Amino acid sequence: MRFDVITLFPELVESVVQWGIPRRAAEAGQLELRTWNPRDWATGVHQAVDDRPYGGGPGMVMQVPPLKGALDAARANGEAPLHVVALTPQGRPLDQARVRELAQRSRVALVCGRYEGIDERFIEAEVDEELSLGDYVLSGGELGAMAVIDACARLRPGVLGHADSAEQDSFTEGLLDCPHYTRPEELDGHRVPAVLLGGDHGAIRRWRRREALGRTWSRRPDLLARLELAGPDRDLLDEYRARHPRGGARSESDD
Ligand code: 9D3
Repeated sequence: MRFDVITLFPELVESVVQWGIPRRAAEAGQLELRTWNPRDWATGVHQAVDDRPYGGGPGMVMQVPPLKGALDAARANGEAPLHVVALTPQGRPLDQARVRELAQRSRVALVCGRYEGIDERFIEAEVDEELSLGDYVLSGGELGAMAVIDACARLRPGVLGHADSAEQDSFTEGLLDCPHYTRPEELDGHRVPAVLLGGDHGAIRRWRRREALGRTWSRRPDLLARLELAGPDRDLLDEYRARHPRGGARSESDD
């Protein structure tokens, strides 16, 4: 798939394909990245891409013409129609379901906001959807664009090995992962859970499932609430709860 990223910091965004799995995806021809800098479509002596907000107030707003120039250049470079995503604090928080949908497209444009935000008329005229990384303040959309690219790269065919195949990812199932251990067997008196050393693969599978369910219950009740647990999963979670008194989500009504 091809990403066209509209950004004032092209080198920052390009670094996502210089390392690790996104780099492998790019080398395998499963990922192509182009960047387009609105500065190159700015006019005037100062090449400004931002201006003061109508109505007053702090900060600056990204102007439409440089953004439109960059996006039109991206659109003119290539065949397939562009699905245009803007990374903004007002967007829907990115999740694996959105990633799965985006990863099936052949071309996606990612528009990165900076300053206080983007002139709303650009969003209305050009943007198909807004995405955010979550409810905290970043300096711009670039890290969001890089997150989208990284997460999509992992889902492209042939990019991941069998071992950490995308299907095995417990997030795909809506659960947190179980704990992991490697050598040595003991560290300052902290031992690896005995079941993992025993070679009973049925018992290991059940333990991992119980831990995944239990940790999701205790740390991310919002994720668990979306699931319809089957009977065996309910039993495993009951076992976990019995072993972890008061380990779950606390609410004000508990106090
Ligand atoms: C008045 C409040 N503003 C500044 C504190 C709002 C604001 C404007 C622009 C906050 C952040 C930004 C820049 N951030 C992004 O462009 C952004 C972002 C984010 O801040 N959090 C989570 N996801 C994203 S995606 C793009």
